[in-house]
Amino acid sequence: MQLMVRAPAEPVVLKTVTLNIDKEDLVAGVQGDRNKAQLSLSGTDNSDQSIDLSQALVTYYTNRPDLISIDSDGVVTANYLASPDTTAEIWAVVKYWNCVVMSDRIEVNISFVNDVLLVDQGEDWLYFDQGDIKNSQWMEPDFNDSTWKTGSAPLGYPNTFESSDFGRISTVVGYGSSSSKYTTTYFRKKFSIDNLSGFTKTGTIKFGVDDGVVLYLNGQEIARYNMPSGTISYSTKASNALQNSETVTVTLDNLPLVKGENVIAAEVHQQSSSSSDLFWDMTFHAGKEVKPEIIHSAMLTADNNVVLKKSVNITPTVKAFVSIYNIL
Ligand SMILES: [Ca+2]
Repeated sequence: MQLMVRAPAEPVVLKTVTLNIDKEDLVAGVQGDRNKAQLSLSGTDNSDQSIDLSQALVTYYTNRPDLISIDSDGVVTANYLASPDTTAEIWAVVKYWNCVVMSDRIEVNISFVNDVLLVDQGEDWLYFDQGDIKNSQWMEPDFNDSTWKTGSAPLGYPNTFESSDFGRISTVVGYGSSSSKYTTTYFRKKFSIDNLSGFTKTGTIKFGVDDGVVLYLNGQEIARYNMPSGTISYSTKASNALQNSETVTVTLDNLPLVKGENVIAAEVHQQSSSSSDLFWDMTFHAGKEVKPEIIHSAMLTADNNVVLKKSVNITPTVKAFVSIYNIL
């Protein structure tokens, strides 16, 4: 047996600490995790060799504790504040053995976004329930859908079919013969955006479907669920049969929204020609940036015993610069 005897380790000297973040632009006010980012640290010693900082004592700081919070794991969360100044600096102080080193400062930018409802559940849709439409342009904005029928969602069959999120079928659509039902049923809906400025082209679609769906906005595919990849035709079957309708939430980027009339189109596919049920309804929220403007500012002192929003007392030596923002 061979023993290895190591010389006592030289004390490790932490020389530099570099702070990194996985994204520098955060969005507060919308669903999902767009308001969060992850910090990480790397360190070097006197010989510029990297040091494992996993056991170091790390404290994170920011110049904008109103705008962001940082937990001990380095997760940054942007608060919905609607401040006109949207930049926050972050740095870390790292204690490693006897060394205390401050990192570089990094900046994050916060945008404040509201979810705007563009399509609500239970609204009217145009639908084509006559089998193969035999027109590959059926999802395009300028497609002539004047002969399509109209009905309020949820659309599908049978009339007893119910979703816990979207409710019971409101409009029963045709399916052909019961032993050989149409594979695909087509839906279209128009909505209007008067002013596109501020829309971030991000959004969230929540739909109830049975069985599979491909979804288009202004002719561009934006989502697909329970469908195979590749080209979809009238006869393409959904990937899996569903016992109940599924509720699916999809977060979207780069939405092809346009000023004026927009068209959302859905093709709902059955998994088998003998399937007993079909379901379609959805909601669509798009992100719109909030541009706060200061409508009132004041320098307050405690001499007048000011109380802000009933909960914040200004103590005698503190001055607070207070701004009230109009966030509409
Ligand atoms: Ca079905």
